Amino acid sequence: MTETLKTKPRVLSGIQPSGNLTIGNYLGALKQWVEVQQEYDCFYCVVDLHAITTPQDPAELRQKSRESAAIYIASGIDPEISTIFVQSQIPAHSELAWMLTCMAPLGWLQRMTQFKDKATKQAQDSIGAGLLNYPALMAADILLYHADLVPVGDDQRQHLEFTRDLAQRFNHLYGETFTLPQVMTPKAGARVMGLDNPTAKMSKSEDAENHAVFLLDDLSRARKKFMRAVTDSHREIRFSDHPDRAGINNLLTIYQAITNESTLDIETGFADKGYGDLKKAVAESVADTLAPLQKKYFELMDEAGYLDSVLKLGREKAAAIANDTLKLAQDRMGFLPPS
Ligand code: AQP
Repeated sequence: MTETLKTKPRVLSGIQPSGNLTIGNYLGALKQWVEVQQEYDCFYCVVDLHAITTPQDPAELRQKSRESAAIYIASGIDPEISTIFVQSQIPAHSELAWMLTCMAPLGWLQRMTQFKDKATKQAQDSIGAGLLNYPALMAADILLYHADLVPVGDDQRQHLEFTRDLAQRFNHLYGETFTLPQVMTPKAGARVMGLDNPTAKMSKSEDAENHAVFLLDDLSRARKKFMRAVTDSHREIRFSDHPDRAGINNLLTIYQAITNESTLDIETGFADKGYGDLKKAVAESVADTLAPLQKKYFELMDEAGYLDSVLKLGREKAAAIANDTLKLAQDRMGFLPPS
């Protein structure tokens, strides 16, 4: 079994190419991905099969899939160290997802917060069954690679618990097959909220003009979004869990996630400042992060053939592991092997 061939503990994570990647995706996921890549054997995938759980335009999905892979590299993922690939190019993901779907109790799936949130945004008769089964596909993504650690934002915690429960169920019914993964969320930035509504998670598929800052936003546009961020009528600049202070708390959280400064240092630094100063400081810290990322991104996209070669190599490396695990799981479940 591939588990025994590991040279280092393994990491698996992915982002849906369901729109333009946001600073929420960066602070919740990508930044952690970069931080762990020396210590772990990392597999980062563009999860296009997840993206189609809500309707996608085919041309745009293809374009966003390439864009996402390039953003992974531009954010600091080194394709010489980590494996970058596109989920749909490895059929083992869909095959194991079906096997796991058949074992997933409906009640577990119906309890998932993300399903409930996304389902309420769509007309009842247009909700695809894939939206409900999404966590079984995510479990397949993780379990195929025997991942030890999954760096994600806070919203994915519940899906990780589901993955562990399902892996345990499979191991119990069919014998030890899958590794139980641990979740990893960042200390700051695990849940970046919308700038227009700081009580809702910042999402790439939310349409409102001032909701999200995108990683490829023109920098002056990104700055303007911060200057327009919803705050409150208080004056104090402090971290707070109080719903009234959600806007300020969100700006401080973004600032902390970018600068890695302590809570005390940040609060002391802004003690005699106003909300306008805070917005400017956050906008500048984000712009300083996005400027080199965007430069690298455009260079990569201009380099003919480079991205395709990274994705080809990634696919080959990932498929070798995924196919081995799938074979093992199929054997355990009792499938007749091809003669
Ligand atoms: N606002 C956020 N704060 C912190 N982390 C976040 N992530 C997403 N939004 C935030 C993390 O990014 C990774 C990839 O997420 P995803 O695209 O696979 O799915 P999602 O969580 O549903 O992200 P979006 O942006 O909200 O996508 P849409 O709008 O298409 O549903 C995950 O690790 C996630 O935690």
